[in-house]
Amino acid sequence: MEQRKAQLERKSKETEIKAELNIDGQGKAKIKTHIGLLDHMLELFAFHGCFDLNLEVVKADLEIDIHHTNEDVGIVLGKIFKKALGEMQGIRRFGSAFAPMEDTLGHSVVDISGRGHCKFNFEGTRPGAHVGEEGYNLLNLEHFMDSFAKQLGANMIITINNSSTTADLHTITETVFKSFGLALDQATQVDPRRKGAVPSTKGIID
Ligand SMILES: [Mn+2]
Repeated sequence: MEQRKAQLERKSKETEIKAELNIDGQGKAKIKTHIGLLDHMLELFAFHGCFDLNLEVVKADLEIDIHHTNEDVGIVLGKIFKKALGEMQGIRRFGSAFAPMEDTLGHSVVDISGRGHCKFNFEGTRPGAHVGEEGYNLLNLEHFMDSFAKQLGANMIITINNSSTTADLHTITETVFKSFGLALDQATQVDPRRKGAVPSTKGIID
């Protein structure tokens, strides 16, 4: 099968981002968002999803805070996955995966249905309670995933079950990106039984 690839450049008054994606890759990533934690998380996401991903934030506006840059990276990723998937021919469409780290369990469910919606469940975790480097917190994570879901046209439900009192933001966030990479890998895989048909009773996913 031909590899599903896309390139994208997005310029706004706030940021400028370039990205390249191969969905049928090997998990090789080169990421430069200027947000250290997000670089690390996107490398994990690409590795566990077996996506080849190059993403560079050419212009960030971090002098304000990480809000726009974090959001815009999510937008670009949602767009580039949608672009690479094209008409969504033959994809599995649904994916679901858990990823544990110490006492924390991340769970991501993805349906590439055309309906962009993201719901976060924080179980045992107050979203504002954990703050990492550069002020990154779980509300930024939620905002990032929401931007991704809306642009991809995916229904995503992400649950963080954190029964630990000592888990830091890095650990919690990592369970989300790993489980999301695994779930999105499943959802974007081609099911040969579909023989290239769009996996919707409507006949299209848009
Ligand atoms: Mn780590």
